[in-house]
Amino acid sequence: MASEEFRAAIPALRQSYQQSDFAEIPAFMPDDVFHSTLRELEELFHHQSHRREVHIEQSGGTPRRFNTLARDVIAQGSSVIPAVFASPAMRAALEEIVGEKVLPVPYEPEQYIATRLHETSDVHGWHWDDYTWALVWIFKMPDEGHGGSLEYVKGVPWEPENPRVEEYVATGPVIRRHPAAGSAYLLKAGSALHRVSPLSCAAERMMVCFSFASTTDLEDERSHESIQALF
Ligand SMILES: O=C(O)CCC(=O)C(=O)O
Ligand SMILES: [Fe+2]
Repeated sequence: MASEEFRAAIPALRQSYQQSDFAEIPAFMPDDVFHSTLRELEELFHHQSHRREVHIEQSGGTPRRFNTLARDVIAQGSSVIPAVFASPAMRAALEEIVGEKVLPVPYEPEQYIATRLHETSDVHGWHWDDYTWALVWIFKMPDEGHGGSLEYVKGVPWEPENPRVEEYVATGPVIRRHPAAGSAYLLKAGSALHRVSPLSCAAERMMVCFSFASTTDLEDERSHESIQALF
C-alpha cells in the first residue's frame, strides 16, 4: 500500500515525528493512484459535498468555512481511500514512525473525511482531534503565502469545557508547515492544537484526513460533539 519512497523515508520520518509530533511523507502514493483518487474526489466534491460555515464551541468557538465530504460518501465513491484506512500495512508503517500501536478508530464518521477550502477567508479553525493521530493526504495546496498552511502548537491538552485556545496560540510556539500536494502528513493531532490558516484569496486546498487511535484512546469514552456539530 505505501509507496517505495514512503518506506525508504521511514527513518527520517521517525526522527521528524520525535522532534515535532509531525512528519511529512513525500509522494505518499504512487502517481497513478494519486491522480485516480484526485479524480474521484473532484467528482464527489462536485456532486455531494456540503458547505459548512460554523463556529465550534468545543474548540473555543473557532471557525470552520469549507466544503466537506462525509465518510460514507467517500466510502461509496472511492476505492482507494477506504483501502488506505483499512490497510494493516499502512498502520504498520505508521507504527514504525510513532513507535507504538496504531489502531483504526471504531467511530465510523471520524475514520476519514475530506475537506475543500476554495473561497477567500475559507479556514479550518483551531481545534484538537478526538483521536491521537491524523494522517492528512494533500490533494491540492495553494501557493505558500496564500494561506492553507498547517499551523500547530504541540503537546497541549484539550479540555473541551475550557479550551484556552487564545492562550495556547499566544504562548506558542506556533509551528507552520506547508505540505506539498501528493504528500501526506502525520500529526499527533489529539495533543496538538492545530488549524489550517485562512485563504487570503480564492485558491484550491483539498485533502483527506484519516484518523487513527492509540491503545489508550480506546480505553476511555470519546466525545464526538465537534464532529456531530459538523455533519
Ligand atoms: O486540512 C488539514 O491539513 C488539517 C485538517 C484537520 O485538522 C482535520 O480534519 O481535523
Ligand atoms: Fe484536525
